[in-house]
Amino acid sequence: MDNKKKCEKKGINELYQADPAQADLAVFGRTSDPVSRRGFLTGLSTMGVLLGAEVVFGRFMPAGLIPAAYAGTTEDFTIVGKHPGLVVLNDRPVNAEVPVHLLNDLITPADRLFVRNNGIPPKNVDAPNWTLTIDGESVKTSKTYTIAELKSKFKHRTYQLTLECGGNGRSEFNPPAKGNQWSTGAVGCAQWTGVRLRDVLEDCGIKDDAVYIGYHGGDSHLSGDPSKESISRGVPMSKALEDEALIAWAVNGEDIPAMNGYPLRLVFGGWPASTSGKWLQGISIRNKVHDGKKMGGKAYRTPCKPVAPGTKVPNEDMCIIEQMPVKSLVTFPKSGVLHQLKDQFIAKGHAWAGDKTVDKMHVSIDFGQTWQEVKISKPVNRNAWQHWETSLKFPQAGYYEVWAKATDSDGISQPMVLPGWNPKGYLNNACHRIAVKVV
Ligand SMILES: Nc1nc2c(c(=O)[nH]1)N[C@H]1C(S)=C(S)[C@@H](COP(=O)(O)O)O[C@H]1N2
Ligand SMILES: [Mo]
Repeated sequence: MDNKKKCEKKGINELYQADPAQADLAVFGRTSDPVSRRGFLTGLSTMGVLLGAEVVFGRFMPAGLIPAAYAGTTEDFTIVGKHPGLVVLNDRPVNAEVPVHLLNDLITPADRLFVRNNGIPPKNVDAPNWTLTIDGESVKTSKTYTIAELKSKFKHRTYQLTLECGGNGRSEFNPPAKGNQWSTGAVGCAQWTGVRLRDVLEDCGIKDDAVYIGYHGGDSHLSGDPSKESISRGVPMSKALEDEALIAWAVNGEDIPAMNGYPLRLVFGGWPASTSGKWLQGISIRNKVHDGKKMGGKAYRTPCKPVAPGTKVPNEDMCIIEQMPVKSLVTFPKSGVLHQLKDQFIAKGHAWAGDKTVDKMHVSIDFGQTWQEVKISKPVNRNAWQHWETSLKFPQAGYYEVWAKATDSDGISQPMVLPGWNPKGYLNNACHRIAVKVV
């Protein structure tokens, strides 16, 4: 227990980021030579003592891997209108993620949508007088609509759409990337109601030279400087004109929560959620790639070609992130669960794949040596997450991890551990895993 206490003080992620081999040795007394696995098995018995159970498939456990039982550390903190279980990463601006076991619902409840603010949300929102203006170089006629006008003029649409922050999973990158240290909870899939962005843009007229749309929100810059925007991103016309691209005023049939963009927001499922502008006041139809705040430099961009961890990448070699990669979660049971050997073990979760679908879902209980295919549902509509569920049996009592891996409609699977390092720590779609103690 002493070893565990020591590492908790420093933070187990920090310890492992500094030097995984040393961390393995300090915490569990196992060396991390992945080739020879020298001393690995004796170290594993120490790990077993600390975990309180034998690591049954320990011989397959990658060296330098933090056991899932220790990987998530959470603190309780409450935001008005939000589930008390949300974990606050920053309070100015507010950023809060959702512990994965609270994401088990097929449709994410509004109070469990994560919060990612770049600035200060508008106060005292006057929804009846809120307006949306469509302008830009490539609009034929600039127009301004109230929400009532949007509601009366255009057909209402409802879609369930997966929103995931581009930086979800950032906390695992090594060397660490600056920014909110999201673990797995900057994702949700709620049912959004509004009008098609396409219908509104076409009502104004789109010139032939249109390339991109950019949004403008009613939140203010952290500095308070009214000439500065906190964020102003967008998407290419092809994404903007899709059926599922919405200007939404409701989520799960209710007003959008204040922190998630009340009274109006853009919603683009499957793309970095930073494209889904909150507190929406303006959309510019651009004749070039939108150049608003957080479109340039390294923001929401990854190296166009893979780089070694820690590489300094010039801005011109960074490419804008478009659809998010295939990913999945184990949302039931909660990591660390105690399970009776004689019982069937039910596991559940969701999987999503940007603009694609998830075609196959697999789980492993032996650190990825073998995988069993499990059933995955069809999405209710494009850009909605899909659900998987399975029943497992464990061979004997001990410590296990359940790993989940999704494969998209192009045959691309999630990596088992951290994918390509990038300077800002985006797109970590490594397999999610939970700890299970079988007794
Ligand atoms: N106006 C505005 N829109 C915004 C943001 C913001 O700070 N201001 N944050 C963006 C980012 S980075 C993300 S991940 C999503 C988060 O949406 P949520 O807070 O509703 O989960 O909103 C995006 N839209
Ligand atoms: Mo984000």
